[in-house]
Amino acid sequence: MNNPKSSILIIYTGGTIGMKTDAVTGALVPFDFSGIYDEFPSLKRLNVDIDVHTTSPVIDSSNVAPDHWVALAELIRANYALYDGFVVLHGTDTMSYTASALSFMLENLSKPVVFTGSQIPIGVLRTDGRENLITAIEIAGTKIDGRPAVPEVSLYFQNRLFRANRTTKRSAEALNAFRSYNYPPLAEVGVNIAYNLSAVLRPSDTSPELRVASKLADGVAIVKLFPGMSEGVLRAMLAAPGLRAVVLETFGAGNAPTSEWFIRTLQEAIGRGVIVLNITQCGGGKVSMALYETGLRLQKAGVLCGYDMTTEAAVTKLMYVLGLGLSAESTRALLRRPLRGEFTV
Ligand code: ASN
Repeated sequence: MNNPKSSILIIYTGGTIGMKTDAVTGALVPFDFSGIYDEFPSLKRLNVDIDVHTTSPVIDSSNVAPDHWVALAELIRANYALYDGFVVLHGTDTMSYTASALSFMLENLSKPVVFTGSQIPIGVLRTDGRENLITAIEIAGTKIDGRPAVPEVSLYFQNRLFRANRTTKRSAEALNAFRSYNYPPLAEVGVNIAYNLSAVLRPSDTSPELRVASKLADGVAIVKLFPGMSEGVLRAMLAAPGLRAVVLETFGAGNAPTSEWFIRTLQEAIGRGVIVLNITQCGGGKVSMALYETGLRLQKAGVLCGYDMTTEAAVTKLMYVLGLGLSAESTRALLRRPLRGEFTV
């Protein structure tokens, strides 16, 4: 027996996917997604009903800010009961940040929210956007045994569906622009869509209703270590007004210099209440602070372990957790455990 039709809301926010070549001038102009069935009549063959919402204004994703994440999360909440799934079309440059942020902000999510975009405009003959769009829609609408196949925030790009908060844009050129170095794909797409169901997060049957955390904290910074970083530079960064948390991008398995000034500068910041979260500069692998003396000293100084989290997940998780307005102890407790599958211990 066929599954009943799914209803999908496409939310178009901007980015390259939304451009097409003007037939007369040859210039890139915005593509009107409300005419999606005229442009892609083959979509009618999918077992889905599609509505389109275009955010105003549509933007290049380099202009995305937390206010946009709040508006997007609120839009999903407002339409949550009306649709079986959501496809968010977004510029690729900051898509992993937005999708990671949404994974934290959409508490108790039990429907698919699939992000996608393209490297080549959708209205250009050789576009990668057409396949990304069509497959993202199909995935958002797929049910297995009457339940959504992937009820989490995911990112689909070039034949792979990833957990969104595990992704990072790794190429400005390649069509397979995204990687999830530390977590397997949730689905691989060839002739068929092969879901890796054991890797998918599932809400419990008793999950409460969707809630949107609409307060995101500012005061988060990224400090990337490099050999030769001076005390003055580190001090200045950690003395930034309003600083509340630092994502410390360390070497290898979470290592940093053992010099006195370095540890002292971090300790002073931590003493002032600044949270320091250690993630690795390497794409693959995780922080393990007990492995070397150089990591152990960080641990003793009060630095938190970020395991195999991406920069995008670390930054947005800090914004989300600090935005909850909890005590210092509860805040640190939430940072120590994965909330949406964003790291593996
Ligand atoms: N600059 C574009 C954006 O992120 C890049 C793209 O979508 N491929 O909005």
